[in-house]
Amino acid sequence: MELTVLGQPAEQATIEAEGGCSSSGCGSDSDSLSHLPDHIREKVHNHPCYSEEAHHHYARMHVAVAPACNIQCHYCNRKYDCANESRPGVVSELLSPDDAVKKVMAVAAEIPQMTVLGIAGPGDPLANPERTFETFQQLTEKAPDIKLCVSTNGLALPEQVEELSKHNIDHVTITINTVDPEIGAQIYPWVYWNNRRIKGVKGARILIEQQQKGLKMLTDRGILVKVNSVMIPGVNDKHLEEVSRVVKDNGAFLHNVMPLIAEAEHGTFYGVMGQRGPTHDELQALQDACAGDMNMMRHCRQCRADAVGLLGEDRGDEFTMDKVEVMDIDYEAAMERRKQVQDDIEKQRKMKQAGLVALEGLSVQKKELRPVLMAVATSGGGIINEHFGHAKEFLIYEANATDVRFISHRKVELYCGGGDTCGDGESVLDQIIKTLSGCEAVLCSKIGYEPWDLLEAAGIMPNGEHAMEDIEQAVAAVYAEMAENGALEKPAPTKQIAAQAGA
Ligand code: CLF
Ligand code: SF4
Repeated sequence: MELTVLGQPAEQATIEAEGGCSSSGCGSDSDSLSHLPDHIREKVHNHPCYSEEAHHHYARMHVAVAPACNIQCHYCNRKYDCANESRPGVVSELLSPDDAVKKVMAVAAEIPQMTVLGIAGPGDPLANPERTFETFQQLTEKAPDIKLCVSTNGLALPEQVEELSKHNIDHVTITINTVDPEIGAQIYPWVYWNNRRIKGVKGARILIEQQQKGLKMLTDRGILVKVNSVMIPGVNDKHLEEVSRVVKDNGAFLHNVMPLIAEAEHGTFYGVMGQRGPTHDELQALQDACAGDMNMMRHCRQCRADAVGLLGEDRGDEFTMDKVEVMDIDYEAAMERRKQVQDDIEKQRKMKQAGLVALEGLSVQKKELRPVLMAVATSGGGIINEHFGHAKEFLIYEANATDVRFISHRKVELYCGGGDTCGDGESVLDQIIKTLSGCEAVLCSKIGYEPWDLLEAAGIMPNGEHAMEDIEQAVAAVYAEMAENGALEKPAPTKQIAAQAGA
């Protein structure tokens, strides 16, 4: 597949993207970005959202400095954070730019692998330009080693591109749910444009034109753009392949198709109207369909507008302003520690460059072997290091005779809270098994007898033999073992639980 990145100085950089930082290949070796030109590679190498492999090692944080918004989305309730980039139903602590900078310095000192600061809400960052740019300005001076990132609905983007490019911002996300104003009118009841509220198709058309114009202007300046799209079944699901093609043509680097989350208790239009979100299978099928033409992001966790930590973990509670105020931070010392920790991570990543050893012997049988989904429990670092009962989410990998690829993550409720309650979670366990539907194995560092038996009975083989091993190597080894035992010549067992848990 060929990916064209527009707007590199003096030329359009054409990239052979073997899945880029998203689909096949990425994650199966730590140098999967090696096909990219150096200046792009440098920008994505330690960005946990732009590189799937980096998200095992590097953290991001958001600061919620931008309260206002200039459009209305049917999946958003203004009581909560911007649902274009954040998990719906979550409220963040709104910060002034000065407090935001203090908080970033504190997190940078305490979490040395935090490489990216994003502004993603709680409203639209570019509808709050003074607060957003003041925060970026101060951070450029005080913490120049941190990459700056921003997420927007795109309405105000063209007018802000010049300012964005002055602030050393390498990464911009635009949420683009449609390129068709008729579909847009079903998602956006109005936009606020030139001091007027403009409704329906007319408003949606303005938004779409501004988004595409802003996208081109950014890529013309060499700024990497990721496009987020919310998949809304029956509204834009059939149309998102076209969106993927259009944004790629206009220079987008990466496409992140996220599931709609619409709950009645969030009070959104879609929630109240009973609009459903996609199932895991529907989401994956759409991501696969778009991937024919575009680099897809599959590891998005729909973070909070004040998220802190590795994707999938949230350490925000450790850095509330009352705690930050009393922290004693020596940023110079912290910078040294950050460098040391990040150098160590890079050494680890280099060591991972071996191919998938276990698959090498399978080439003869290649055609007959069917692909298998496996769930993995990890707390980061790209290794299997989480107890089944402590996992809050599972990463889903697909193995075949030649490759292992990351597919998605599935959140679950904590089965084992430890102490006296541990083991009482029968119904939670049932839910987890339902969530892992479609997987044929679950790899974790340890697992108790009860979940072992129930998983096995549901046709999901528990496996604790690869604790502390590299995820892709372990998945490949389990796949090779299944091949050897003849399990892959048979069709996949019927889905363990017919009713798929929603995404
Ligand atoms: Fe934040 Fe977004 Fe930048 Fe990442 S998140 S502003 S690009 S630093 Fe990442 Fe979070 Fe998904 Fe966003 S996992 S919601 S894609
Ligand atoms: Fe809500 Fe974000 Fe949409 Fe604004 S852009 S209405 S904050 S989801």
